[in-house]
Amino acid sequence: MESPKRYTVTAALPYTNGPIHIGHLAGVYVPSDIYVRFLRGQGRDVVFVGGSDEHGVPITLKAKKEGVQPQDVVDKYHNMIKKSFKEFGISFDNYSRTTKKLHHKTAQDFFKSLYDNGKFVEEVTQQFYDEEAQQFLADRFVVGTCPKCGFEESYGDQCEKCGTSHNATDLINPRSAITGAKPSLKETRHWFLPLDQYQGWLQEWILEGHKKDWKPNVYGQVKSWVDEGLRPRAVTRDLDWGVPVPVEGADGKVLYVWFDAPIGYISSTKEWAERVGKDWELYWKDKETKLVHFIGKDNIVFHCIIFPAMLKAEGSYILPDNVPANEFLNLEGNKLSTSKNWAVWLHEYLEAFPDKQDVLRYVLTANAPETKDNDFTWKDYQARNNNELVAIFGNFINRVVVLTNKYYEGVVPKPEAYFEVDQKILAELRAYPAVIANSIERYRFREAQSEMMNVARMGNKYLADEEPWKLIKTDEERVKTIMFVALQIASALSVLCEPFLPFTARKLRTMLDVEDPEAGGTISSSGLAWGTSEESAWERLTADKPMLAPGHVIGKATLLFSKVEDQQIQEQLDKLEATKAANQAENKAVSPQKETINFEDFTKLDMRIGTIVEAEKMPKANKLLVLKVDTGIDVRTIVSGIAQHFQPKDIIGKKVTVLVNLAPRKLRGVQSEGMILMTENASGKIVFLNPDEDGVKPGATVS
Ligand code: B3M
Ligand code: ZN
Repeated sequence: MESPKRYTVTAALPYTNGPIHIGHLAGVYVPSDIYVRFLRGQGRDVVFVGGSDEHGVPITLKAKKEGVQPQDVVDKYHNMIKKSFKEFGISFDNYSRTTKKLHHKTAQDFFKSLYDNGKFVEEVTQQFYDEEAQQFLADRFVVGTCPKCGFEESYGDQCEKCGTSHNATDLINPRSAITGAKPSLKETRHWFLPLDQYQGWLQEWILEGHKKDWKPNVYGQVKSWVDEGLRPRAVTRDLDWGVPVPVEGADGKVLYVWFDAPIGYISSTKEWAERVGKDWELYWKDKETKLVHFIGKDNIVFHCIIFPAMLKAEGSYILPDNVPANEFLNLEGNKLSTSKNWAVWLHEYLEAFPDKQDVLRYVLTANAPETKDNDFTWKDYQARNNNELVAIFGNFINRVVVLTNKYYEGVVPKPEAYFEVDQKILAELRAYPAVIANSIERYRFREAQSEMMNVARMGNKYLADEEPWKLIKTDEERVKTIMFVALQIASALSVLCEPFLPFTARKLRTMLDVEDPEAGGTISSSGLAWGTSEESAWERLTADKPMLAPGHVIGKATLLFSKVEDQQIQEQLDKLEATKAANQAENKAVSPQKETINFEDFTKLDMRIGTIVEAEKMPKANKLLVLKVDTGIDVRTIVSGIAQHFQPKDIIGKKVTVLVNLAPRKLRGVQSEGMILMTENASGKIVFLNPDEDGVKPGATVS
């Protein structure tokens, strides 16, 4: 869309079953906030909506576990999450929650409209039922083996390992998450969105229409789903927590959480519009509105296939122009995990670094998992703060403001003759906004931020080269020009850094006395302000007049950034170490010692060292390998159930311990003459007996 009239920007609604951590911030909320702050700086009409996703089975599971009501769980985390967003400057125009009446009504009306227009298929299906718990099992209540990748702990609706979404009845060996029992199948009536009917349309809209502008990771995922063929998807559930299905004969049924959650964007927009006196429909139904969804990669199918199909079925809505999903962020080399407490929680971060919101934002953007999974490390955090924010950005601003106060009592000097270097710098400065804007518009925020830092670098270098602190003794006129130019760079930075470092921008504008009144600040003493309805902050950057005119009086210097000391980093690393230790202690569920045997019993075992000389897969068996092992006595065949842990080619030549006098037995028609001794490492991988192998813990059994 070339130049849209307005923007509707959404950020994924976090589930309220836990607080939020840096992964959420890096993947969704910082990028979306950068985007909308940039748009606002450009004077565009934009609404940025979010809210808490308070339905869904995980929340009911959590409530069950804690012996409280789901409402208690969502109240607690909604407030926590909302506070974290505020503290990190995530500038939602509206942050709502899906337990609100307005949302229930909006979601029900949406369902009703599709229902009345015959957009659903109604079907009586067999659904898993837990006899013991006496309830139907929603997909999340069923676990089993993923039919696609074999992961044994896949949820009914989606496999966390390979990301495939499926139906609970597709799982191999399903079991109930409530009682662990094997569920039975029982009849129940549900409404399905016939995604198969949208296959051709999706093909055209995304696969042909957005091949170029959607990120390759997003496009690729969508393509593989569409290519695999879409199937009807149930949009109702037998559950007592959620939005009640608004049709007759649907008692005890609620809307599927992924049906109601994205409608939460619409309800949040309605809530906002009502509050500020706008027409919400323009933001969702007008063709000249650009709709952008910021999400994490595990939400792609819902935002690129299911929600668009819902909007299309309804008929009066626009579709997303882009869905810039990020990959995942890791922490110190390991996957972020709420259940393992492997995370930097936002509320805890602020306790340790109370005035460093921008530092975290900066580091997360510099390392943003835009195209691949990325890693957050505390050392990198410290380095980026000390070597970039403090040493480059902070240092430049401090010099400019201190020197202007020192030489001119804070009054912006009138430039004398420009040298070539000054003209070059001013021209470069005027070119930067377009470069940064271009990156932001293509959702490349790390690139954009690094260009913004280049402006500070340019300023730093300019001062270092021109050395006004030396020249002041010999050439006062020249220094006026240098300081004037440096002040223009500083003021440009206050606008350019705002999307990335909003707290810093605010401080800087106060220092320069150009606070933006629309952002709730005061207008400067000389009446200067950017970001007014007449002139947007970004327009002013490229206008043919200085950002700071001679005669304007700036304020006093305050520190924008401060160093992070080694000890502060060590504290964070220690905390993670403690988490690791706690997790390991929990993992050490060692199996109890077996009955005592006497020495004679032991001498019955004949164990030898052998070498694997051949290895191949047993046909039609996915767990078995057929091995030829040189035992020193002979070369014999041993069938071993390790095919999921080893590739045949990787184990040829390996030395192993073999129990050679185990009675032979036939496995799939092949005679096995002995057993190779194995153990297990911390992550559950079977390994050959070698106690020094990484992750083999005391207590691991040999078998
Ligand atoms: N609550 C999933 C998540 O937090 C979900 C997003 C909803 S967006 C409409 O991963
Ligand atoms: Zn899988």
